[in-house]
Amino acid sequence: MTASIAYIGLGSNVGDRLGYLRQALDRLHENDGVDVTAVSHVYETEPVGGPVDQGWFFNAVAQVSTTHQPMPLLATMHEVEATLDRVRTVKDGPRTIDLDLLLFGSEIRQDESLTLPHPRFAERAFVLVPMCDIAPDVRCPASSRSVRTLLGALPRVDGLQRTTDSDWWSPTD
Ligand code: PH2
Ligand code: MG
Ligand code: MG
Repeated sequence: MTASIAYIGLGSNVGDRLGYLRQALDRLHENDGVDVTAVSHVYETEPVGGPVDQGWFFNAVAQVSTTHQPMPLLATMHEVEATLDRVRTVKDGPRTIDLDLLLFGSEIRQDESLTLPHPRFAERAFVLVPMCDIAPDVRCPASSRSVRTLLGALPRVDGLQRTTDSDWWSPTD
């Protein structure tokens, strides 16, 4: 079966944040149709939007090779969120784990269940900075601009600090 390359954003701002990122990657990689092929550094980032008093996030981006189509991949991501104590309450509020499908190959789509690329992909330093670690030359299919170029175009890149070396996660198999 042909595989596609996708990029997934990971975020956590509750509890053992690094532990939740690691567990999410373990669970994704365990899935028969998903291989995690690269991971960025982890960054501690100031919350963007949501309640004013919520804690800082740990954010990272993973590259996956997947034999799933976009919707089954998204369903797998939601299952992983559910197994990691994710409770959906306040919009953009605190969460143990958030997995966002950023890019799926060069797919562009917009419907009620999924928008690709992720609608806020090009605006967020907490996405573009980690993604630039592993995929600086990948182009956003919507704008044809590379991740490096999109990052350079952000008005400000602050409220973000690298917290780990590159070896914070590796597959167990
Ligand atoms: N996720 C959000 C809203 N705000 N801010 C940071 N720093 N990191 C996130 O992952 C994040 C956010 C909605 O998913
Ligand atoms: Mg999110
Ligand atoms: Mg999400």
